[in-house]
Amino acid sequence: MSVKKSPEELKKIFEKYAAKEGDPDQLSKGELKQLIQTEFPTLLKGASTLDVLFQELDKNGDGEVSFEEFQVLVKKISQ
Ligand SMILES: [Ca+2]
Ligand SMILES: [Ca+2]
Repeated sequence: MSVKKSPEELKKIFEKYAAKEGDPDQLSKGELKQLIQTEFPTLLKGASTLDVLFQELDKNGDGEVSFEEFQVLVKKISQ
């Protein structure tokens, strides 16, 4: 099964999980964890852990992942 998703689907997924707690436009680490575990469990089967992935995505280091920062993950998924 492919994990490929269209940009529209990925935006919907981001919005769905980002809205769960705190800022509805930002993914907290907990929200990212739920998103990955539910939608892209294969991503965590490689070398990267959630902590590593979160640090990689949170470019500005504010502890949340914006939709813009989420694009890095989108690129990983679509590779
Ligand atoms: Ca949020
Ligand atoms: Ca951030």
